[in-house]
Amino acid sequence: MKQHTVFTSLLAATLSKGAGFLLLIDPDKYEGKEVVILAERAEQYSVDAILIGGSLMLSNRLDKYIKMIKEVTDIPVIIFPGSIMQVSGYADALLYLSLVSGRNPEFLIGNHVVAAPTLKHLDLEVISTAYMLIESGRSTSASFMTNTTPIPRHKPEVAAVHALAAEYMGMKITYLEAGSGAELSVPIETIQAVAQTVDIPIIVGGGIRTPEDARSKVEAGADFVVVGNVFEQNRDNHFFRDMIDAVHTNTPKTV
Ligand code: 1GP
Repeated sequence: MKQHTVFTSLLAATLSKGAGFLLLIDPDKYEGKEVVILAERAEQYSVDAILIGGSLMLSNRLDKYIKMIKEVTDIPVIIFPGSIMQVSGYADALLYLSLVSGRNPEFLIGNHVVAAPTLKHLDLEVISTAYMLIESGRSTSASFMTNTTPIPRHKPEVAAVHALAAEYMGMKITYLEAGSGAELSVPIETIQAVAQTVDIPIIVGGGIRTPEDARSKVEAGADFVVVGNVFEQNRDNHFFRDMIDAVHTNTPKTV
């Protein structure tokens, strides 16, 4: 079995920086040159890992974009698969998402069985992840595509017991997901309840648009914050830096 070098480096980043910043790149949303610029910025401002993937993947650019990213940075590239089609041997690792908030067996175990032999062949680091959709206002692509119902926003204890069950099942990390471009990000109460209940690290993402919101997720107990959508709309360098600095609570502001 492949060593967990990426996972270990992520944990080290949370210890030294307070929390880790994960930049999400959806290949459908960027042209090639834009991906290179983003990866260079990620390097400049100490992004801890680049997640790549999307819920639809209308384009066929996954391999190409990963290779382009890896030409300009050593930041780990982790596949965040929106479907079983999103696998690439050029990445460093893959979030092996089990959609534990849902009751659709294909997304709990079915797709995993289909993908497992390919992952072994590619020698990718596989990070077992308890993926939980949290209600976020309007319905999301993730909820629609997986035919699952998100956990209600006003039921933090429901999220907490799902995370606990996943921890007992041996999953390495949990991901609280509001959905890309979500109207409302994951509630503070949900993050706090999960953080008080489990010892595994917590990723929070979906609909985070300001440094203040990103910081509030860390203060509530998030170990990692994922941001993608807002950078497609706001490509300002200082905004990018401020988002990352807000998550790196232990390190001085980047200049
Ligand atoms: C989506 O959690 C990620 O899967 C990031 O969400 O694109 O809204 O930042 P945004």
